[in-house]
Amino acid sequence: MTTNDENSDPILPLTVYGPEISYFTGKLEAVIRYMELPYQRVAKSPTGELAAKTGTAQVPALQLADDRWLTDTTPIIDWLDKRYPEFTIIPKNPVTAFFSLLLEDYADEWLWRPAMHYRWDYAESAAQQSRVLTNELARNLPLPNFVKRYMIRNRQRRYFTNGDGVTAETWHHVEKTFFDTLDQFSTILGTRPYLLGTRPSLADFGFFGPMFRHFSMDPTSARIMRETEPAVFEWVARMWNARASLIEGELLEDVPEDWGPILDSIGSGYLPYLCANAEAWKTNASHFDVNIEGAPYQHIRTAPYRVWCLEELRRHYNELPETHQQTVRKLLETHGCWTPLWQVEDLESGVNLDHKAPFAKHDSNSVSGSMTGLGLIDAEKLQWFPVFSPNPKKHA
Ligand SMILES: N[C@@H](CCC(=O)N[C@@H](CS)C(=O)NCC(=O)O)C(=O)O
Repeated sequence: MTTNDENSDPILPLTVYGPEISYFTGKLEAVIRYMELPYQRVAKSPTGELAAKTGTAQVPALQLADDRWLTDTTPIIDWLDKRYPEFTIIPKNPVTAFFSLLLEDYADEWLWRPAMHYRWDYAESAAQQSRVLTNELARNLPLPNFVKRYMIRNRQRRYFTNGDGVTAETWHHVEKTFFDTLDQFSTILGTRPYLLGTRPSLADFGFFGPMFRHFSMDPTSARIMRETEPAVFEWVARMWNARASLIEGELLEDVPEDWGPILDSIGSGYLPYLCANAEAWKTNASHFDVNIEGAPYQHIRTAPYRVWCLEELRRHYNELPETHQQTVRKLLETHGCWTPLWQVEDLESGVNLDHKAPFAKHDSNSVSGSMTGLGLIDAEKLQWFPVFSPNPKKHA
């Protein structure tokens, strides 16, 4: 009998709540499938019943068979990795583990904007995916389908694209991030099937979030992926079909050199953004402007969760033994990541995820861990279908 046997393991089967096309739901499902844990996915929106259970208006929410609730894929994956060590995906070498976490964080937080952009700013993607969301989450809402789809598109653009820095001035930069990622990936996949060798690891699952449920499924980005870098398209399918018990081989011990271009992008794009976000948070600003690699992002929403992300990167670094710290520092310096990692002083996100399951239900004084920064109260007020607003504020 193995530990993932429903009869012997009190947390199985698992229930994953989230819509079919959700970035983070797909990421978590891939890990659960790889670990061969029985589960079912139930389509639910992040608000209402789920938010009441987890304290945070976000999906996926994970319900264990013993009725504990977990939310946020990063601590969930860490927790599953410790609970099922035979299926571990986090590298054992602390240096490689640190950089894997950094890549996961980058894929979670910085590829989010291009993923939302390709989905909601291109008519064919927006039409298709608003139909999927309407069918899954809003079937019973007594409104004509075209109105529901319009409201979804409008809401997503308002929060995640034109309301979050995607303008005529940044459009090219947002798309370049996707093109660069495809390019960086195909170089790596030219020499091995996964980012860190012959088995998938944390970094693969991190990138799987945007790559699977967004870039490979949304018509415009999927066409680009298929036509320009089919090896990445193939990796997406390989990841979805990966099962730990069927894969031979070990993870690479050290950080491979071909991760270098991704680390360069983290140093020049993601970390400067995290710094600007953290500075804005310190001054209680709800929005901020920042120039990233020459692209003028304006009126981006401040996200306390991403202050926490920066705190977490520092925490992981500080917890490394000194010899490993030196190796990590050298590599971070080589790729322009060291200075922005420490630039902002006195970080205090207020996000309270202590990595102990169940890491749902934040205490009422703490900030919601919702990455969107909308928070539980706001999201509840807005509901998934907010007040009709055909005229989102433009910040061109
Ligand atoms: N850091 C969270 C992010 C979860 C997240 O933001 N999920 C999105 C859907 S993919 C969401 O719930 N968005 C809420 C909304 O759109 O209001 C995680 O890793 O689970």
